Amino acid sequence: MHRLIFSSILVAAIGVGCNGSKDERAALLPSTSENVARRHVVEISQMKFVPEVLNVNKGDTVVWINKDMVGHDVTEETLNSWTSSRLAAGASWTMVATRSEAYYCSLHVVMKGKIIVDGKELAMVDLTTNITQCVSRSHD
Ligand SMILES: [Cu+2]
Repeated sequence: MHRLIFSSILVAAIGVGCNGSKDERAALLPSTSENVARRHVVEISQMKFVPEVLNVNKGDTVVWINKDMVGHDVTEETLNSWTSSRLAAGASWTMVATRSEAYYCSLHVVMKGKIIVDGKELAMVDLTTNITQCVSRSHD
């Protein structure tokens, strides 16, 4: 009799445990608070972007701060598709990162940097585009 009661309690406890674990699993999924966009800083110092390569998640904000005594800009390298325009000493410029891109300073073209979004290296993106174009042409 005692054993039967104990078994019933045990089954009831397991039942609750199973229901409970579903809720726990839901709670373990990434919450929106963990996906909040982060803010990254690139310092422009001694004619360099520091860090030169910045890894971010899509939607993160990147702020460039010019700590040099001379003006610089932040310009997309491949097509000049965007630019900060000239940043005077002490000025800063902010952009939201949406894809991996290479950039440079159009005033001092040796100054270069990269933003890597979600770990997608720029070279791989370009390679994929080229392969797609080759395949398309072979159908002509
Ligand atoms: Cu510059």
